[in-house]
Amino acid sequence: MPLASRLPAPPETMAVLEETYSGVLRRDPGEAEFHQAVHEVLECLGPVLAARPGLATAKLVERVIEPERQIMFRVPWEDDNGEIHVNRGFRVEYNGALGPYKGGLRFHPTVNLGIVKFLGFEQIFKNALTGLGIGGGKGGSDFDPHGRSDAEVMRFCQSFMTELQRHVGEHTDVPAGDIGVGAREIGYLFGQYRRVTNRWEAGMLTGKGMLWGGSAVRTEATGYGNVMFTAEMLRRRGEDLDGQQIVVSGSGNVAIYTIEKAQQLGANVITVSDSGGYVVDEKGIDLDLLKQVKEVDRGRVSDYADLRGASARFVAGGRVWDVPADIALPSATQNELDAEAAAVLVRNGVKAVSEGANMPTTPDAVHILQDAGVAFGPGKAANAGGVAVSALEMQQNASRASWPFSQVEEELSAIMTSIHDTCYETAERYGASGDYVVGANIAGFERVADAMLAQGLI
Ligand code: NDP
Ligand code: 2IT
Repeated sequence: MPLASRLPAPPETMAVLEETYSGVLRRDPGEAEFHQAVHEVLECLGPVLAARPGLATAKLVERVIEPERQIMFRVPWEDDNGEIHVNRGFRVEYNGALGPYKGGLRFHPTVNLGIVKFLGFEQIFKNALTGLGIGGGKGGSDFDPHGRSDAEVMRFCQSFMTELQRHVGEHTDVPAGDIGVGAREIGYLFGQYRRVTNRWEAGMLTGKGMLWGGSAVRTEATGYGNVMFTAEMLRRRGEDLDGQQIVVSGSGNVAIYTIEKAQQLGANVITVSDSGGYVVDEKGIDLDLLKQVKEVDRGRVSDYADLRGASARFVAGGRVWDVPADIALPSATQNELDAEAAAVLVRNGVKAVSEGANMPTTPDAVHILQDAGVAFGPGKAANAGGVAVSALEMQQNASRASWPFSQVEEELSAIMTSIHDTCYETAERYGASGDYVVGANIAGFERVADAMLAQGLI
């Protein structure tokens, strides 16, 4: 896909960016999601490089695109039947200019180096937008936890951390959860780190349990944060969440706490989904039931529909975007909302789409939504609440403190408002009023670029 500058930029600047992008295609073949993430950022940087030629001379864009370090390793483990499996582990320590590498671990069969790089690249700018002094990183494995016993997941996590421990640490690289990595996995990973290193180093991992160094609101933070961001976008348009009909995709950590906060603010959330299909619940999602099915029983959304009774219906293989709504909050995975789905949402009168997941909206879909005047919150801004509270968890660990729920939630709210305002004002400054994609990419890039410039040729 050629680079089409989102903003007016001189042809010679765009030629430099084109050259950089073709280098990425040439040197990293087959990494489609990584190409997509880079492409989106480069389409926003033309006017920045034109205004600040020093950034181009210093090859800042090329340097930001190149990870500082990429680690790949073997993860052998034994299942409950004694069969041996060999998975692949990844950690991409992408950019440490603003602080220790920070970002989640994803356990899903689709994980490969390109996926981890796309997520790590996004994480650099997301973390910069929080203003909390965290660099960007990401990791994971192609291990599939679905259908595995607790004992199998524990053995896998122990094998994974036995290698990863030599690369991470509270001042070096601080992983957390993502798809397939929740409280259970973080517990096993932390236990193995402590055992192998013989250190109580609480700040080496975030998303920990409340008894052993975790932070209030970390479980809720990504979903809550996305709803707070959405509320800010609506506020600029003179609206709020009260009475709005919302479709949410996914049914994991992000989806569940998106629903919780949206309901607290008076919205009516009517869908959830997983890789098997989706549920429409005409009465609104029963959150206690959803938590029981997903968090306690590790079940499927079809189980939710079975237990819920007449108001809920399960649609095998379908997508939530066909259900008419005022607001759509994609909270499952990358590229789950394509151009066709965006056109349906627009036809049904959607006002706002905000990304709880990382890069869930395809580039064509983003354009369709923005061209139709829909408020669009890009993931690197809208879902930054999770990593922001991770940074607050690190602060608490550093001072051996434990802050109350209300305090962390207030801080999260202030951070989300500040990210919103930074994106909004940056877009305005570059003549792209209301374009949060432009605002997030430029504001995130400038912070990282300035830190790198100050630190010399790194
Ligand atoms: P979970 O593992 O808790 O839940 C993931 C949900 O998405 C499940 O319902 C899962 O269904 C569904 N899903 C995953 N992959 C696919 C797929 N290929 N097709 C269809 N459905 C799929 O993960 P999270 O809720 O933590 O993460 C969701 C998204 O949010 C991801 O994009 C993640 O990167 C992003 N994110 C997460 C943060 C966090 O703090 N956890 C922070 C910021 C962003 P199934 O069980 O059928 O696979
Ligand atoms: O994508 C993300 O921001 C996360 N999965 C959370 C990262 C973190 O370090 O809390």
